[in-house]
Amino acid sequence: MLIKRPRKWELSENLVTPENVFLNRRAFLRGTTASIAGAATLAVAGCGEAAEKTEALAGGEADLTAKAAELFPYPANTSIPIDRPVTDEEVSSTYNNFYEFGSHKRISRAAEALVSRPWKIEITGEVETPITLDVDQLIAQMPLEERIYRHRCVEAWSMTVPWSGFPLAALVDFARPKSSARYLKMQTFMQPSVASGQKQSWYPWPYTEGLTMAEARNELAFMATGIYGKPLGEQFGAPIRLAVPWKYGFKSIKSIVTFEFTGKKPTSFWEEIAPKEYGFWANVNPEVPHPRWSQATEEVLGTGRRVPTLMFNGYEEQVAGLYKGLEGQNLYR
Ligand SMILES: Nc1nc2c(c(=O)[nH]1)N[C@H]1C(S)=C(S)[C@@H](COP(=O)(O)O)O[C@H]1N2
Ligand SMILES: [Mo]
Repeated sequence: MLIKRPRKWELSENLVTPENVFLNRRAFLRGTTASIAGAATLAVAGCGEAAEKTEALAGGEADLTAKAAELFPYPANTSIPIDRPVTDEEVSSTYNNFYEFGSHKRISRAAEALVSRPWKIEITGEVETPITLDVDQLIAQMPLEERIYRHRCVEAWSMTVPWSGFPLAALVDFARPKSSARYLKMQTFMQPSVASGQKQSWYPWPYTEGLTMAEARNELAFMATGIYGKPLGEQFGAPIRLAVPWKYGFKSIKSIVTFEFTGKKPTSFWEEIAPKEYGFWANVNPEVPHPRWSQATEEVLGTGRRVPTLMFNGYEEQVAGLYKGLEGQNLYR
């Protein structure tokens, strides 16, 4: 079959496998990825036997992943101020919350069992045209950049890390939600044989999170595909996770497989488990304690120091406007 070797700057039009052709008929129809689908059709036309097609498909996926890795490092967006040193990778990559792999922080080894590529993403619900596509095909079409963000866990520890990724607003535009879409609901994979935490049936798996459409379109809402200038390790939520730095860390859902646009407010994983402790909004506020502990200060990972927690985790300027008129609601839990 015909193999076209793209140059690096041509990637976004060529991150393609024959399999994507089948999965992206609908994308092809709606025109947004017409050039991609068109290129792949040419490639498939050269393949005769079924066996050959299978071989091409396997090779194609590996190729897609390799090309996505070549996009690193993403250009830095320095327009969002940060006043803290970046947390050592050694520290942040060995202290993680990922309940699918255990309810403690040392899950990084166990999480390596997750096969995070190839990885299918479904965009569904109240959208013009639902679509399933490979994560690397999505990434290739997004405006990639690196941003340094604070991350504040509801358990009162924090870190500061450079995420690579793209604005969630770009994914929303790509999805073309209908006016009936009021919320974006996101879900993590469900693979109990790999993620032993999911065998614990008292948890409401799969992990679910949600944002309002206004939050999803806010400039700070970010889809991370990498960290420290490299593709995400599994412990960080490979291949794609949310980063909403003005909210407690549990909102930043990892290893997403489904983006569903909906008219109905989603119930998140932790809200389902303990609604008095964890709500839908979960905006960081040092003055509103968790029912069992204070949120006034946080331990900065790797420094042995506690510092005061900031309103909206220091991002008040960018996000306070989202909550005008909602003051009656419990915005900080
Ligand atoms: N699927 C999934 N996403 C998740 C979690 C989880 O257990 N499962 N934990 C959340 C919590 S509580 C935090 S603080 C962050 C931790 O992200 P980090 O390990 O990259 O620091 O991920 C969030 N996303
Ligand atoms: Mo957290």
